[in-house]
Amino acid sequence: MAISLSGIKPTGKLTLGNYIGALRNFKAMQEDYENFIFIADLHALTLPIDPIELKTNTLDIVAFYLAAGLDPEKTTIFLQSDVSEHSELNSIIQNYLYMGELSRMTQFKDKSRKLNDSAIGLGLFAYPALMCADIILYNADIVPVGEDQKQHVELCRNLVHRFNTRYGKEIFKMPEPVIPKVGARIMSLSDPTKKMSKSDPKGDIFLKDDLNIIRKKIMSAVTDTGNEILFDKENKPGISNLLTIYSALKNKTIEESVQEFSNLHQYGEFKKMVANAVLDELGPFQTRYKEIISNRKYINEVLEKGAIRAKKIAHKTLIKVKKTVGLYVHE
Ligand code: AQP
Repeated sequence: MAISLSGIKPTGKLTLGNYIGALRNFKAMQEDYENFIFIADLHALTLPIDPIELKTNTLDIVAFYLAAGLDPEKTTIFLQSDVSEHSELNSIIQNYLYMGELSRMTQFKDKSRKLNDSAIGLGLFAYPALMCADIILYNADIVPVGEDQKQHVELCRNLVHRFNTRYGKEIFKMPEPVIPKVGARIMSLSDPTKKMSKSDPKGDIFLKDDLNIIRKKIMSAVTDTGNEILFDKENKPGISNLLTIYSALKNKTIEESVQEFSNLHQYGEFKKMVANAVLDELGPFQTRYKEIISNRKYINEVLEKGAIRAKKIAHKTLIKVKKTVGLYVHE
């Protein structure tokens, strides 16, 4: 069975963007792939974060994974920090990535722009090295990600090629990024030219928002002055974003949704239907989340079991890499 791996970093409250771009696809993968889904808590340290917030976000993500339908019998759910091989492999492979290519990463440029030079941590710069370690430890064939993480997977592909060429054999498998057809980039409701982002929360729908608040947020989403429901990211970014949300949640193509709304010439009515689609999905999801988050024992069991399963595979890869590069492994 081919292997799929992905994760979310617990840097903030999860948004509808994370739900559509990540959580839903993680669940879809578990039927056809050997599925590894983790919480990238070490990555969350690449920008300053309050320790209590980090812990709360981490537990929330586990509960969100389970509420979204990840089945711990089918999917290995674990914390990155529970499997020390991530950090160990990172310290080996970072020597095969170059400063030039890391400094061209859009995420690094975006995130570091908001900081003083003296506050940009080494971890933020080296973020893709750790992400690559995450991927290759499990021999992942595919990595389901939103649009913005694709560049990091591509950098990892370069590393795999470089490493395999250098040592003359297929040490690492070549991973493929898998981007959802609809919903790879959900935009902010208040500024639809910007990504809905958990660490820059403007115009976000949070997964834990009260359902009435969610409806209000959608009803007051920024649109344009026209009245036609058309997909045109440049001239109608707000309507296009709402169409994307609707289509993703209803499992429709954008064209099918545009067709559905072709006789509707009122943004208010359209927004109501988008809000209903979001509430239909998030209502039951929130109920499941509340049940799971109040059961810490269950969460701990899931994480413990996941860490054991993940470590078994990760350790094998690490030993193979150590031997390949010439580190002496005494068995
Ligand atoms: N707006 C979005 N639309 C679609 N997919 C999205 N993802 C994030 N935002 C959107 C996807 O969710 C997964 C989790 O990614 P992450 O935690 O590694 O962080 P990220 O990609 O950088 O997402 P955020 O929410 O913007 O977090 P911060 O602000 O902390 O960096 C990924 O698959 C991502 O593509």
